[in-house]
Amino acid sequence: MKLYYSPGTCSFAAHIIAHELDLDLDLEKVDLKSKITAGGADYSAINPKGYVPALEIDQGILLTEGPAVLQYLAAQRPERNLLPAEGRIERYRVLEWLGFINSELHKSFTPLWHAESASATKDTAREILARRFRYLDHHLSTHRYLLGNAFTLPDAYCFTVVNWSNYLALDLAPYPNLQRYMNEIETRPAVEAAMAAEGLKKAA
Ligand SMILES: N[C@@H](CCC(=O)N[C@@H](CS)C(=O)NCC(=O)O)C(=O)O
Repeated sequence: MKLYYSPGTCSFAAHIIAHELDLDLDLEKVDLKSKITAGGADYSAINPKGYVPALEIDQGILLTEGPAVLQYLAAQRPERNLLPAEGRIERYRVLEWLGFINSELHKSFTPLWHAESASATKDTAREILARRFRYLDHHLSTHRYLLGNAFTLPDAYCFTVVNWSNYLALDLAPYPNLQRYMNEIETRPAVEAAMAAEGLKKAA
């Protein structure tokens, strides 16, 4: 399998999960501006959506959309329970969190990444993110990980996305439980290995 990724972006969640599960995964870096891969290929021809992550499962079989990629990876090692079994409420909690992170958290960051976004749009994005962070902080006041005691798929995704706060000068100090959670996840061996492989620095 090969993961098309760009350092520190949402594809990082899939990279973490591959390390958590000791999966044999090739990596190919994509320049998201030029849409050229490290190997010199035209990424738009590989994935017409033009964004990462994309997982090449086999020649001609490409899976896109982060939540789907994460679920496919988890299914390679079901015994590790990063996505609990069909029928168990915990599975649907995982899906609930993946949906929340994908649509309510990940995409709320978008205006902050673009220098050309109007300042009012950026202010609105910061207000929305503050509400989401407050919700997460409250949840994490009584839960070690999103589902409770066990690390599961959405933790990798949540860590990846909330970590962007470091690059965008969003202060997490008002959210001590979220900070505790981020610090704990950052020290997981799989996260450290994926960070090193992508050349990412730990938060100061
Ligand atoms: N709907 C996609 C969105 C993925 C996405 O937003 N990827 C960003 C990086 S975090 C990207 O590649 N942006 C470049 C682009 O859209 O051209 C998913 O959930 O996987």
